[in-house]
Amino acid sequence: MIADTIATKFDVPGRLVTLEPIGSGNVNDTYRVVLRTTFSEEQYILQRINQSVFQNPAAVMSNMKAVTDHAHSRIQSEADKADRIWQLPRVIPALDGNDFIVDDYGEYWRALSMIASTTSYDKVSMPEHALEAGKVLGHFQRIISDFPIENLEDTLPGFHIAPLYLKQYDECIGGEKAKKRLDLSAEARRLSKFVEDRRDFVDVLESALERGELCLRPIHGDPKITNVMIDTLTGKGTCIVDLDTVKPGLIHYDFGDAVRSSCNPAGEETTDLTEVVLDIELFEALIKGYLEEARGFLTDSDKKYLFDSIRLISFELGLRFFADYLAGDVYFKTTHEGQNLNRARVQFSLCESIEAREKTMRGIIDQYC
Ligand code: GN1
Ligand code: MG
Repeated sequence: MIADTIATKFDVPGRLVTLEPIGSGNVNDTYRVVLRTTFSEEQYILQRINQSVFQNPAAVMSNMKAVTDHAHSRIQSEADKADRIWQLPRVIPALDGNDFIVDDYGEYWRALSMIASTTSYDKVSMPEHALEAGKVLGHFQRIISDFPIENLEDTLPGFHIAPLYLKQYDECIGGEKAKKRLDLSAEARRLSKFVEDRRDFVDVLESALERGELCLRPIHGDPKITNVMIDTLTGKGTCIVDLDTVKPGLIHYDFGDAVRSSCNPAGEETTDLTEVVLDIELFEALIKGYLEEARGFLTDSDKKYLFDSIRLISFELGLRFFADYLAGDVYFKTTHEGQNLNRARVQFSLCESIEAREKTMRGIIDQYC
């Protein structure tokens, strides 16, 4: 297998023992690599970058290297005051000195240091976990908040610009494949009605940006709960991984994504819509953790749009899954037919649950802000 050969080309001591696929990412392929020397064992993360999503993998890697270098030095300089050892994976160079390897098929591979004794979860069931997820995101946003956005390339143009997803959906819904899928499924037709009912809301953040109420900052881009590493010894959050989508953007999309993924205890893949809910207890814990770190850099205007960002990102992700289903599952990896349709149903149900709890959620945001 090609990954085995690639795994020996990074600057890690030892002989390759095993390599196994890990994680539940919808885009890249991820492996855990184990090597041994006479007296030690080394593990690292090997990833193949999905080039049908990231068309400029070299730019992904230069952003990642620059941002992790910056974050590592901020973490070091704040270490004495911190209540924990904050961590962040390091880009491991290839033996030829580059930050990635391009194989004979033109595939890009990278190696990242493994954050030991940590676990990530697809779902949250305890407020303590939600609090840590909020804290981890707030901490990451804070330590990169002074990184100049001019030095970041846009690795995924259009990513998290909600009105553009609506535009792509509109382009796809008229296609032959989409028409066929809509004809065959009453559930798909119900979801298309759901989209129509929320059209006017989709530019809520982008229009605030245009009016100058919000500003662009470095964002993580994909802070879903699966990317939050929890220390198995202390239960505290230690870092956020998956830095492919770090780019200039609205931190609101990050915040919304953390809430939608951490405060729905049923997770993204459930098939039982009755379980999908925005859990207020988890939400309150997440807000508390997030604001402990983020309060200092959020403006009053930023705070005003926090609720909208949660509603918007669950709608946006549902729309992305739904459009991908209608287009024939070309973007998100799937393991079975109808998976993207079901993922869309889950996000739209979550969006409804968020809408129903607006007053309570706004009250909690105001209380902690
Ligand atoms: C994708 O690859 P992964 O699983 O980290 C997607 C995110 C979605 C997420 C939903 C680059 O993330 O935007 O929120 O699936 N990443 C990209 O599970 O599109
Ligand atoms: Mg990702």
